[in-house]
Amino acid sequence: MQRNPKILITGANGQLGQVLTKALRDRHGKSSVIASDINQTSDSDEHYLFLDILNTERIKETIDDHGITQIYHMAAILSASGEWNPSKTWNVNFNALLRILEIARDKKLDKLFFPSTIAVFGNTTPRTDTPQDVPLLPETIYGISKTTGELWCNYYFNKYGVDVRSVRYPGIISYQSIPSGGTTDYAVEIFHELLQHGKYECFLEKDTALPMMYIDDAIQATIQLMEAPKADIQTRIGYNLSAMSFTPATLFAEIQKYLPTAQIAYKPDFRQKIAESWSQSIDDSRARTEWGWAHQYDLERMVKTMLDNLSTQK
Ligand code: AKB
Repeated sequence: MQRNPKILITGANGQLGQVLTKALRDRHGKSSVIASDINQTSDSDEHYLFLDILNTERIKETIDDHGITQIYHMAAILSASGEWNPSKTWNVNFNALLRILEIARDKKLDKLFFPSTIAVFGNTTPRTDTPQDVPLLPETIYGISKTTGELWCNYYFNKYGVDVRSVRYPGIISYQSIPSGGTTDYAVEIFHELLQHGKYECFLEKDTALPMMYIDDAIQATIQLMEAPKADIQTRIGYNLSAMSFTPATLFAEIQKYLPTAQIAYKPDFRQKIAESWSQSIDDSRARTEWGWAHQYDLERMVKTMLDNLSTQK
């Protein structure tokens, strides 16, 4: 029988971690969800821990002290920042996962969540409607660490029965925080810059299509996957996940409906090459069939929701 969940979140101060922590606390109660990060939180939170994910002993102590039964391992260095320090990125993104998989096995945790990404795709991957099972030859160290991580998750499930579940997140769009270090970050920055300054300089070319998802859908997918019956989860690498796909020009045109005087300029930097190695759109039919994934937000709804939330924050 499944125990009442007692959850540890790593990387809880990140773009997804912050919103996931709140969603899981709303669901299970604050004391059932321990948030942790290597960066201190600005809130006073008695259920928050400073935790270095490479400190194996401290993670084990945390699990014992709090009776942890599930880990959502969200801590990671993203695609653009990863390129500045590949060996650190490998250590944080991959070596930490390996330790956590071993801890999950040793402590007999009920479940483990591993966030993967569209960065696992590369130049050998079909770029449109990318299927679930495709050749993966990622260009970035972030993509390499996540691809290898997916394979190790699959291995730990098959060999040791660790119930590890994973999705390949597209770019995530949220109003709660400004992400940093990713290639898809432009799709959040643009809202802040256009609302505050009326103009935005985009680091990708206007016609670079990428798969994207509104934060509420990403959180819904994560929790739905983790709560799905074990028998439904036939895929132990990251599930493809999709909601919308757009270019900077399409996103700008949609925002301009609300902010008609807004202006944009395009000045692509090194992130353009990363974006071009990723998929433009994703076939996520496996997730939809196996555990009932369905997105709620398209481009129009996402843009309206972002502008509504950010305008009331100002
Ligand atoms: C990034 O841009 O690095 C991330 C991702 C797509 O995983 N947002």
